[in-house]
Amino acid sequence: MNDRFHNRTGEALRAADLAHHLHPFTDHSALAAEGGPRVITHGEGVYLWDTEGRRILDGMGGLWCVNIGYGRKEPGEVAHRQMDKLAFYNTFFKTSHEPVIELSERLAGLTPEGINDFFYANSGSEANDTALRLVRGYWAAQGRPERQVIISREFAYHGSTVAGASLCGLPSMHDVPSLPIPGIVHADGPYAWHAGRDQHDPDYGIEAADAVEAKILEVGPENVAAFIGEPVMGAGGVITPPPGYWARVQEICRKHDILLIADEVICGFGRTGSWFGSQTYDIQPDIMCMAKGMSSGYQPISAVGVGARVADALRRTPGVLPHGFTYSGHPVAAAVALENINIIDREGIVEHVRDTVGPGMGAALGALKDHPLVGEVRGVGGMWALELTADKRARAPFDPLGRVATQVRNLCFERGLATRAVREGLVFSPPLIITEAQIGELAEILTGCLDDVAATL
Ligand code: PXG
Repeated sequence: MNDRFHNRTGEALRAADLAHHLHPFTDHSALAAEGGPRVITHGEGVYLWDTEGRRILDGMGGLWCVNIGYGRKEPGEVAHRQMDKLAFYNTFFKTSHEPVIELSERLAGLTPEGINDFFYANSGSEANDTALRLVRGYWAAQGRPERQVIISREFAYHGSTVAGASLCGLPSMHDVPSLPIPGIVHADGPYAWHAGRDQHDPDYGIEAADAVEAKILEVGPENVAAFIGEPVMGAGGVITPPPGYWARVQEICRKHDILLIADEVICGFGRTGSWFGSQTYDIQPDIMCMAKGMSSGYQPISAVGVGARVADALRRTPGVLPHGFTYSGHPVAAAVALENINIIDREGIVEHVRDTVGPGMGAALGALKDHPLVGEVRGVGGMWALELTADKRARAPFDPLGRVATQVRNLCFERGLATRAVREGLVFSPPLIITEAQIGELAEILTGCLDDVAATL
């Protein structure tokens, strides 16, 4: 634990935060009205503590990222050694260093066959911006510069940079001038609950995939560079693909010769019970974006895995690739990511998700499906959602949308469980080291909160 900040009370920290800190995705007037943020001081395993000494089970794994849990010593030790040896050098202009070389080799061994080259950045948003530039550059280099359009989906989340936000299929992300940027269009997302369909219905899987083709035909396949999709949509509300969806989407991409970008920022590094969501859903992407669980949040780092088709074209094309970030492949972040991957591997965390966390969360949350507030339970591995509803048959949300989910979410926080409200749903993405007993604790707090909120309605 870092003692440097320990002489300040929660109240003093909140006041200073309110005075000087602008937060992402935050209503600052509401934050001020509530007296400032909850200040988190430390973490251990799946738990966090705040300045009031309250313990919180982190049902969100930081923000879908702390896969190995809090308080691990090895990443810090590795970072310290790397900072002593080489704190920074760039990877521009024909230079490299040991951590980024080793990380690249390691990733090539873990990613689906055919993904063997890696370009580095610092966030998921930057990874997706990079993917967009790579696929557009690829088509231009093939003498097909008209192939520029990227097909994304409603309910997708791909980041917060100008391109990342444009790729998002969430209306709130476009609620600013000049977004989305041109050349990005959105097909319907495979959201069974919203479409009034059964999430396990294979017919819906095919129909939902055909919506992607409909959008491709609307734009003209000859104008399309790539399709981008999260194997499981995360921030949009843990929207799991219906059966057959990905097989059909891939068939469509192949038919129209469209590159497939898998946004693995949440799904990567064990979250779905395989190293990558692409492996869980048998996707063979041309490009793969990863971040979050790549370092379990111990350092900011992201990467774009590039398949042979695009990588070979890049290698064949003379001239400089005019893209990169000062900290692309930062040696300390790369060393920490490598250590994180070693921990996931050594401790069998992917298998733990597949064999214990997935079935355990499925059973614990599945037991809530007859709760009067719960319309649907869905998820895979370590990512789950409860869809709340005012009327199960009509699948009606509450009015205004999100009112009840937010109430349950706030009560959960008060009772020591961090979760996120998405529209009228609650999402969960705990550290992947969560035990069966801790899943039980999560479900017990959640059930109590659902019961108590239901009693007030
Ligand atoms: N792709 C996916 C699939 C993501 O989930 C990004 C890209 C962007 O990554 P960066 O590192 O630039 O944030 C994300 C990020 C939420 C929430 O409220 C989710 C994300 C980010 C912020 C909030 O659930 N996911």
